[in-house]
Amino acid sequence: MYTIQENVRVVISLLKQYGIRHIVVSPGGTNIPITQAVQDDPFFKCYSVVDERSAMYFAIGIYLQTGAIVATSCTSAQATRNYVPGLTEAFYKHAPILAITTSKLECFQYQEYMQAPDQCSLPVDSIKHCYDLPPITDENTRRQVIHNAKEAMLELTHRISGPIQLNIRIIDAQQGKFEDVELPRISPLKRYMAWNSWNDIDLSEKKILVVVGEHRPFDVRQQKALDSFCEHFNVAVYTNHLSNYHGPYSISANLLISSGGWHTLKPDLLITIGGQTGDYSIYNALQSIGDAEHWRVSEDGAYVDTYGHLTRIYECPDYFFFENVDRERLVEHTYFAEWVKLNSMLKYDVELPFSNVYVAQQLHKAIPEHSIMNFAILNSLRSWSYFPLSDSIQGYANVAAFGIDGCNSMLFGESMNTDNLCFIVTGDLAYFYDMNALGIRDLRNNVRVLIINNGGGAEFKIMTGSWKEAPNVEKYISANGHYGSTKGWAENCGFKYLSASNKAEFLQVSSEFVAQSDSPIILEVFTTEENDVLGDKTLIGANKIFSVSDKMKKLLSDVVGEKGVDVIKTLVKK
Ligand SMILES: Cc1ncc(C[n+]2csc(CCOP(=O)(O)OP(=O)(O)O)c2C)c(N)n1
Repeated sequence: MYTIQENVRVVISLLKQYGIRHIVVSPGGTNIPITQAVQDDPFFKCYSVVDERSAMYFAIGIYLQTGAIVATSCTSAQATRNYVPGLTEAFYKHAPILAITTSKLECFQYQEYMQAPDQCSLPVDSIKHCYDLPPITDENTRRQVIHNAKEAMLELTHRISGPIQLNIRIIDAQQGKFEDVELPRISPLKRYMAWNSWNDIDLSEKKILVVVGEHRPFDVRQQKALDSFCEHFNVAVYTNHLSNYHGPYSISANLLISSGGWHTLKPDLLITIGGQTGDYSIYNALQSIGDAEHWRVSEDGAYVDTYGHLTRIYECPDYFFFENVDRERLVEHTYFAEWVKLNSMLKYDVELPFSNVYVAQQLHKAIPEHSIMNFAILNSLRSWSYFPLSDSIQGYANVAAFGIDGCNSMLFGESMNTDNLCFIVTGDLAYFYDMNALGIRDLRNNVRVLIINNGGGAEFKIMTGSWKEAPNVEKYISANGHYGSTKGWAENCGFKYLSASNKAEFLQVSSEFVAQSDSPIILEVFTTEENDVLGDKTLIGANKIFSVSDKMKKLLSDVVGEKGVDVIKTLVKK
């Protein structure tokens, strides 16, 4: 029997998983769900101490003698406050005490509700961190609770040990209710520091996918470390334009994944390095890696579970990780070969309407070697991610915070200390947002601004899919009709101005745009949002890869119709 409150069951399960046996319990009502779970369970060694001030010092004593993490549990209201003197000692002593406090729901705080003071406001030098666990009401709160509770367990001994508060919100009416359920099974998460030994898993038989998020160009050590890791294991490295990594086993495969190529490419192990990918296609794909593990490698060592499958955190630089994985023999690179095979089947020369994707299709091969490319977020980035760029070209976008507010400014900053051409591909809303940056004195002639002016935010038409049904989408959502052309402002700021409104005009001006020039150049391309949406659909449609089950479904529905498929599904389930 366990409490009907699932957030408590998550904590009890994790206490067991992380081997936290000692628990000092103080009497009370709100913590009944916890007391009930631990008191008769032989896994736990329980101690009863009435006074919470004493209980916390008592817990420190157990830690000093055993060296083990010690948990404490108390009821709501003043009980938590009385932990503070002992917690302050534990904080400065670096004693790993898990103070499990229980409190009323957040909506009752500061409402003169009985026994509901704010319990998550302990002094900064009494705990390393406070984690608050709401009741679990749906998948989102479940994910939040598991995440917070796991992080609390890991944080107790992270870098330097110390006390952690885990505050569990208890619904009054549920505090004395129990049911016959099992504890939830929660996937383990472990953090590895540079000084831990981490070669406990044989990687030689595994299909490994390394995904490189946004990353400055790799330096010699970083490049060598990842190249060498790839040579020794069955690895494919997924990159996009922001990864700035090019190696013998890297593959720029956004179009492949966007077209549904993921089905046959799932790895046994996912390793992620760098920042955010800014790439919704790979993001969506990596949500479904089945039982594969996800290892995140980063100096911050943070518990960042982007894809919901995180099992290990390696707190170190990427090169350090790759250098320190034991390797013995070369394997056949079958996994990379699968990626290459599928990628080579993609069609790039598809007939497209005059659109942002068309412009990317025509221009990507013409970008000079060693150029620097910037992509305003979302639509501009996506359109260009479909097409490969030369390895010598660097790529950047503001995908860390996803603002359209400073794309031009960042490009201009990049252009200051290089003579290579520096491009941005941007939409009209993003461009005009940051148009004052064109007035920055001393902008250089290596700047190239490509504006896809479709008169609004086409992103919201591509992204939502059902935009045609949304009311007033053009007025407020895609915000059409605000700005005209940038010709006047561009010329005023000393830019050479080029424009194109159809394919013929575009092909005529595009070579001048990518050539050397005495002044910075703006090329304003006038497309329509409808064409931008259609361009995207056409390219993806021409490359669509269906999974075996998709194909089966299609075959079935051709034979028995949609309704027949539903009937068969129910029969199969039975
Ligand atoms: C500072 C800021 N405000 C609002 C947004 C939300 N936003 C994301 S994309 C976008 C529209 C961009 O339109 P545009 O630059 O014209 O590109 P398009 O989608 O038409 O290619 C907006 C407003 C944002 N990302 N950043």
